[in-house]
Amino acid sequence: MAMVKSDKIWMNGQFVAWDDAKVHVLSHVLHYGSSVFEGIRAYHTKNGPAIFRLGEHIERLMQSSKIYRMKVPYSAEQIERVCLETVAINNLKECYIRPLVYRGYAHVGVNPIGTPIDVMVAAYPWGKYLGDDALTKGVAVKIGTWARMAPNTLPAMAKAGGNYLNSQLLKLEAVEDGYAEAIALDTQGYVSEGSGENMFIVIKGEIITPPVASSILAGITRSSVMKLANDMGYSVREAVVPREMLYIADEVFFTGTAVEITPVTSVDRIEIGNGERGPVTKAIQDAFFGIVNGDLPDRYGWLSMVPQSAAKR
Ligand code: PPE
Repeated sequence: MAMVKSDKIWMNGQFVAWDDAKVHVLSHVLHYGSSVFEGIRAYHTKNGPAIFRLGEHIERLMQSSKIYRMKVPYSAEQIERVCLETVAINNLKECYIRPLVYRGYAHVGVNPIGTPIDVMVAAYPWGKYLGDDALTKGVAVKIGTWARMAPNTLPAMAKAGGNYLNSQLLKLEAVEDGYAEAIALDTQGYVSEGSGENMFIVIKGEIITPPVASSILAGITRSSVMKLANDMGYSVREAVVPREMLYIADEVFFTGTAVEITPVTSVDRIEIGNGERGPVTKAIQDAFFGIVNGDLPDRYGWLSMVPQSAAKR
């Protein structure tokens, strides 16, 4: 699964050719996982590409940096502008945007003091995260045997590179065992999140999602879905979810920038509902995609249009 290249990547203040966007092998980040990042999507609309909740993503990037005491040498506004420019300069209609803040090359040794804080932003095409028909057909998942990090080990609210070692263990186990994805429990045994997705369940007409205290990343798609569902008249609650509540739920779905809103049709080979995408999941998908594709009014101000002139700045 080679990635689709674009032309240019922004690194520390300038655009460089895709193939020249390199780091030194003794960069701190490579040895100790010292990075924080974002994943953002830009959608194709009739008025050009629109970036979904850019402000919230860059705000979270700055918060992740703060948690790890990384002083980002650019303001949030500057990084937002770079994201818009990176989409424009690469002439992308729709894409995934990956800003990364990382500890660069100075010395090897755990102590990060004195390492430069490097920043890069790339934008490139990225299709459906869990397969082409995942959004309509749904996916089969298992509960992973690795727990999500305990609250006093690694901070789950930071979207840090190192967190994704745990995600990789979960993902590899799932794929080896023939599932699309794994759901992690927290160290108390309650449902946390997928390797790169938040979880929702629909049960007895209510929509429930695990709280931030269940070692989740506070997802921006998650907060968007909570807002949409609430405004659509559903009862939406954050609540601690025991594993077996997944089995008896009427619907289960994932949310995330990459995964968007993807139905989960079985957990541990136990069919959820009738084993197909449920009506609530479908209604929320329609509301979400209506907004991001520009077919419905952007009534929450979630879209940042990419100005054509951004490429020339
Ligand atoms: N939890 C985790 C662990 C996570 O990585 C993501 C996003 C979410 C929840 C959902 O958050 P949000 O995107 O703000 O709704 N995962 C990103 C990285 C995926 C990857 O494979 O890389 C993403 O979806 O962009």
